[in-house]
Amino acid sequence: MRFVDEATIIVRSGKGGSGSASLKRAKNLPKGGPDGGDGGKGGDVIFRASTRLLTLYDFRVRSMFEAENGVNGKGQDKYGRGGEDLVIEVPVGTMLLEEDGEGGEPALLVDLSRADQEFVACPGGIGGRGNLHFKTSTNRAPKHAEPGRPGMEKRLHLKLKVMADAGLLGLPNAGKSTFLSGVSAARPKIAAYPFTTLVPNLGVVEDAGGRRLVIADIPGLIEGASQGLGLGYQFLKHVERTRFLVHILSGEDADPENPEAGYAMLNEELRVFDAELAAKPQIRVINKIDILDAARLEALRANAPADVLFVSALTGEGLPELLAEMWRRYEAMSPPEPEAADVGAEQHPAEEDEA
Ligand SMILES: Nc1nc2c(ncn2[C@@H]2O[C@H](COP(=O)(O)OP(=O)(O)OP(=O)(O)O)[C@@H](O)[C@H]2O)c(=O)[nH]1
Ligand SMILES: [Mg+2]
Repeated sequence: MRFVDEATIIVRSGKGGSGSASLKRAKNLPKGGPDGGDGGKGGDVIFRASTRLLTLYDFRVRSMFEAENGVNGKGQDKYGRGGEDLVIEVPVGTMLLEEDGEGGEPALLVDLSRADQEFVACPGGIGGRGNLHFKTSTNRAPKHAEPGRPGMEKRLHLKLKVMADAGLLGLPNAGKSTFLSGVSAARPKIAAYPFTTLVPNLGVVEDAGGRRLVIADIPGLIEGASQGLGLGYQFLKHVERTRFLVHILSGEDADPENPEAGYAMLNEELRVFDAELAAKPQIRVINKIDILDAARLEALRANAPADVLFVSALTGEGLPELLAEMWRRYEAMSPPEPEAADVGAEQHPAEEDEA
């Protein structure tokens, strides 16, 4: 399945059913009173955030969504049935934006950042009242009823920014996908050439207590990424909503005299893209220690800052310590439950917004 993180769709809620203007007809009632029931309400268009979906691909295939109309009222006091609501499932992390119709920037309607969160994008039109309601002492047989109110149509932009706790950052070939597949059930493509990962992958690590840590693997970034080089840049938005980053440097790429320079280079690219993203805490890792010769490894250990962890994503060496550190960060940065208010135009909802 292709990874799609943007789509434009049209949604339309149901029109309300019309009220009926029926008059009673019966042999013993020559002057029949009104018996026209109300029309039913049109169905709402509701969006719901689902953890089962990972991309907006479905919305590239289909772009028009309509809820059912309400049914008209009838004689004999029959009320029309309400139209079915249309519930549209989107991946958690989907933002809905609406165009203002004047060519301006689309405005954020809602950020569906929590599982099962719902948002009524278009309420259905209310049904018209039947003539039952219009009987008065002077008009005992009213012949008018209300029409149903129209539904509402909106052209919406859907934008997905995946929700993950940790994001992987590194050059192509650093071993990000290998790490993800080593610690989670995710099976991203892994190969000995750059840009194996073309789309973001999510992996979930669960501990014995059932806690879940979601890790986002994105395509590798290269020097010049902020000028549009390589593939990773367009996917950086998918690590915007993480609590922290795991910055992986291959021990083969690192300068043994100055390993810190390898991190600094990518961090500069990150800063140009988004200073807030660059300011996120990072766990720094040197990978591939299994294939480094002893002298190189020794120099790296001697010259790397004390917080750098040494691992082999391939053999698993050092991964328990890395995971333990990730859980520590996860705990330390556990955000409070988000506020009930869902609508907000913040550009970067940051850590506090996460469930
Ligand atoms: N020896 C050794 N090889 C590794 C290790 N980690 C990754 N590799 C190899 O390095 C190559 C690249 O690994 P990937 O996991 O695909 O790297 P990536 O960072 O996801 O690369 P992109 O998706 O292209 O950005 C593969 O051939 C892996 O088998 C490691 O710890 N030791
Ligand atoms: Mg990869």
